Amino acid sequence: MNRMHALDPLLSPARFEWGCATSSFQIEGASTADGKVPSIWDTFCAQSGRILDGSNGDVACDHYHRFADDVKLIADLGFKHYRFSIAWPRITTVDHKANLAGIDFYKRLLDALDAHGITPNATLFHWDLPAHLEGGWLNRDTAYRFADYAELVARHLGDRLPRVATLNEPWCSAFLGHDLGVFAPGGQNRAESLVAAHHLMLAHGLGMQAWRTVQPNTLLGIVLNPELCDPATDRPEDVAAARLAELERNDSFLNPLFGREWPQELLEQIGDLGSLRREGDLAICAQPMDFMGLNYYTRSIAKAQDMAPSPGSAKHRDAERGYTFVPPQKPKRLTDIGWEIYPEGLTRVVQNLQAQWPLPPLWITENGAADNTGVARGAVDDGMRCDYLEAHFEQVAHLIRSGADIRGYYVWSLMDNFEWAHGYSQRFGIVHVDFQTQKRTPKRSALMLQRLLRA
Ligand code: PNW
Repeated sequence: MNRMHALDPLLSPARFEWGCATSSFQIEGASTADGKVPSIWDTFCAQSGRILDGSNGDVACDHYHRFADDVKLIADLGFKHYRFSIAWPRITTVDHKANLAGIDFYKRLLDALDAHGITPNATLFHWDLPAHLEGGWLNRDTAYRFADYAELVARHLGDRLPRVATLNEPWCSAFLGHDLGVFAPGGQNRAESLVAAHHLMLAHGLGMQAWRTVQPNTLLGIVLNPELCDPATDRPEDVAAARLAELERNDSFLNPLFGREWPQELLEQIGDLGSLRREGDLAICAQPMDFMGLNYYTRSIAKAQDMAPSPGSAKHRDAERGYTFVPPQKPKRLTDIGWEIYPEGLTRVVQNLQAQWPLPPLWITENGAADNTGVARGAVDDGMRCDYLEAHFEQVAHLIRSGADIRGYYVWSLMDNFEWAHGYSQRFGIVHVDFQTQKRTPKRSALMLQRLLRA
């Protein structure tokens, strides 16, 4: 299709922020360079069967050594904003001291961005938790360690970071990591995943407080991936399942951000472990926010699951959770990772959130598609991604027109990279990466954005 010749005037780069996004573990490589310690993703990748193609982040896009060229590429494509994350295990040591060599990498990166007039948008935690923190997010202490780390970043880099998000998608860390078991550390325990969710939000609040003691003027917020969960059928059981799925995906994070208690259903699921949530925690979580980042890819379809006879089985666990996600009914349009293309979901999810919580200004901090089209005759013709992006730009313009306060859009991702449990088998980049040679080739989607941003 590729019918878009100009951006909607509401999205003009003069008034609306355009950027591209990456995260540390997915692109940096250099997994042991300059004193970096292992993260839970390094150890997870080393376990057999965890990553689809058996790969890891040891080299990834080798961005640690190629950042200067990558920043030039971002500038050439016409972006004035870049979202990246700082690797916690790169800049603190096992005894919680500053690792100056690791910090220096981010100083060089910020110098390069500055030289090209690109504004940095940093995330403090995009899942690469230092592996030596005992118990990870199941341990309350990790939230306090996060605050120490936030303060350290604020001291060393804070004067150069105008906007900082504490966490990226805590839902993935908590539920993919501790309930569904597909992300590091691979846990499969419903109550524990809710404990992790609580400690992540506590870390967010403590991290905001710690940062502000050092740098009171930084704009601070969090990046969430709220989900639209539609019922598979209109049977009451499925409608209830979809509601439970949304409570987990949305309310478990948004409620604490606004000082509200979790819904009863989640309190029941955490059970006795709920005693780990202490009096006063909610007030810490509810630090005033300057912005919220939303990542949007698709919607989910939820269905009720009858209790299976064998405790511990996948079906039994789905029933305990109260819902199971089912693939979209054919014939829906899917991206190569199998996610439904559902642009209207962006509008619906933002409107759902607006109806329930007093949101601060919003940025779309991730949106994009897995389109695995490769290089042919020197070019990458990722038409599906172009169509996907255009359809979502239209939704953003529509949302702004209907009154939503959305200030910017970041495409995920600048370049193909380590796609977590899928390894390198799924490509989200607008720039192709040949992982043998590390050659970068802008795809048609990158050239489309370049043209739109210049016009
Ligand atoms: C987000 N899910 O991850 C992340 O922020 C990125 O690091 C990632 O590369 C991108 O989206 C594409 O996956 C998600 O299974 C991973 O629902 C998985 C899910 C959601 C978000």
